[in-house]
Amino acid sequence: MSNEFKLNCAGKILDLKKPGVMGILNVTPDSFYQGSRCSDNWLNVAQEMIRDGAEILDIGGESTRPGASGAPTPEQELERVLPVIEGLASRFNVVISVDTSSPLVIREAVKAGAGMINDVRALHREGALEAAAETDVPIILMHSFVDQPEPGLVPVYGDVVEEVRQYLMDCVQRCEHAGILRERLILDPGFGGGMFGKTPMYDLEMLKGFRRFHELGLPVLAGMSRKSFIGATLDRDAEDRLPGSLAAAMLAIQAGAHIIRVHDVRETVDVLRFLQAVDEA
Ligand code: YH5
Repeated sequence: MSNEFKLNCAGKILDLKKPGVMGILNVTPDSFYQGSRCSDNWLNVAQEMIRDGAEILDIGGESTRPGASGAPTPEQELERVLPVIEGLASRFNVVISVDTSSPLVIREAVKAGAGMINDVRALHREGALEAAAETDVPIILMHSFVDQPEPGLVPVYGDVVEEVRQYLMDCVQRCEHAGILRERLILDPGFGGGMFGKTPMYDLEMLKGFRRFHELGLPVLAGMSRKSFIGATLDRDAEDRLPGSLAAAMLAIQAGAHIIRVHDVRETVDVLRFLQAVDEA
């Protein structure tokens, strides 16, 4: 089941027979983790991630960090991400993913060369579903607490894996109704607190039960890099969460994840190479 996914990302074929690494390139002025902030330095950071083996670069211009200083307008978001997308598309043969929920940014980013849409709101912002349907690139649908009534509130789940699975299945149906082919979709359970809506315990439960996200028959992405559940589990600040993040990545890969979204590309690629070597022994 996990062997048959080939995605056409604006002409570049992403073969998920082997798991791929997505490098995080934040072009926000206020990302929580200094190491991924690269407003001025994006070209060097991107080049290094590609050299280290990232197959996808995820360009984000909206911080989802709790308490991030005000959401940017779609125009501001576009102003941040568009030069980066254009610059990368003209230089590198890498899949460029745009981390956005805005219909305007979706349309313009894909025109500028983005080969993947990554939406933590799973196309629930007004007009986003239609904007995505007009393109033909793969789409990451992530589970979050989209209807969060106020910051800090976390939903209560019985079986978090089951409820997240159900939500993702509903999102797939909604996309299919809008004319988006199933073959274009990637699922993501959305690890993390804040608007992602999970406590550290829910995150651990999702990682433990990760295999069940596969039963939906679509490629699955895991984004856990340096997130607070790793910090809470190990009592470590963001700068000291690399070992925990690598352990999490390894478990997700063993549970069948197709894409791992990370800040630390080189280290994560080593984990993947190592697992591959054991697999082939
Ligand atoms: C994701 O999981 N996450 S942005 C808080 C942290 C560390 C990292 C407090 N976009 C995801 O990376 N897109 C983000 O420590 C994402 N999946 C997908 N598809 C949040 C983030 C982060 C937040």
